[in-house]
Amino acid sequence: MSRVIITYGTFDLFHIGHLNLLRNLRALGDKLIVGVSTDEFNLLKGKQTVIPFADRLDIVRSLKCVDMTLAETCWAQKADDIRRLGVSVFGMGDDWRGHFDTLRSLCEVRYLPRTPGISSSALKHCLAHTA
Ligand code: C2G
Repeated sequence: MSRVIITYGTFDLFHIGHLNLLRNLRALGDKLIVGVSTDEFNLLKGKQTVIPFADRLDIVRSLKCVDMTLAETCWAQKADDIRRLGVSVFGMGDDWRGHFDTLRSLCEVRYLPRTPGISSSALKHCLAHTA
C-alpha cells in the first residue's frame, strides 16, 4: 500500500524554500502530489503572481521529488482530492499551522518547518528595487 503525500501552493518564483518543503514532504512517503494554484485562484487568495500558472506547473512537475501535479482552483477541493487520490498525508509549511486541521478526519495532517530567510514576496521586493 503506497503512502501518498499531498500539498498545495502557488510556487511563484520557485526557490529553495519550496524545494526544501517538497523534498521533506516526499521523504514522508513514496508518492508526492502537488496542487499548483491557478492564476485565477491566486487572485482569490489576494496574490499577484509573477510567473504564469503553466510555467509554475511545468517547473514543479519537472522536480525529481514530485510524482504528480494537479491544478488548485479553489480552497474546497482538498477533501475530494484526498479521497479520490487515496492520500495518507496532507502537508504544508508551518505558516499554515492549524488552518487545515479539519482534514485530520481524512488523513494525517503535517505542518513542516518553513525555510527561514526566503519567500516569493521578498524576492519580488528585491526584483522591484534593483535595476
Ligand atoms: N514555504 C516554505 N518555506 C518558505 C516559503 C514557503 O516551507 N521559505 C512553503 C509554504 O509554507 C507552503 C509552500 O512552501 O507550504 C508553498 O508556498 P506558497 O507558494 O507561498 O503557497 P501559499 O500561497 O502558501 O499557498 O491551499 C493552500 C495554498 O495554495 C498555499
